[in-house]
Amino acid sequence: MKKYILTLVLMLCGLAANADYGYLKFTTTCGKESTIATGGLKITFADGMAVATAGGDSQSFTLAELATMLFTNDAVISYSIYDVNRDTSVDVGDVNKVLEVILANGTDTTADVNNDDAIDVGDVNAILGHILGANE
Ligand SMILES: [Ca+2]
Ligand SMILES: [Ca+2]
Repeated sequence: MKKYILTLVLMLCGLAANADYGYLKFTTTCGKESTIATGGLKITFADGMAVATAGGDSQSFTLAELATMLFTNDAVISYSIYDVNRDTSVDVGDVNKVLEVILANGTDTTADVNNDDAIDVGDVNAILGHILGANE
């Protein structure tokens, strides 16, 4: 067989039943964390990739970037880059948060929405563009 494929199906809800962990947490070599629910979790390793699916959620990592996988009860909440005030919605509150940072000469990097190392009207425009559907 030319292609070596290792498929590892873990019924992690069964493996984790005694501990009753709700999530499997992945940490990448650059420190990014994410979690996936353990209910119905299936992990496949193939072609240098690890793909975890559970319900409608799917996450994939190259094996080279994957540093750790561990069970936890705490989900990592990932926010949209436009959700500057971290309230899980993108709206005028996020524009106001950027304006607050600008007026305070703040350095809160979450306000640098367009990731240009400056907190300015470009970040306000990025949020407004997202709200109006121009960016996604
Ligand atoms: Ca928000
Ligand atoms: Ca910026």
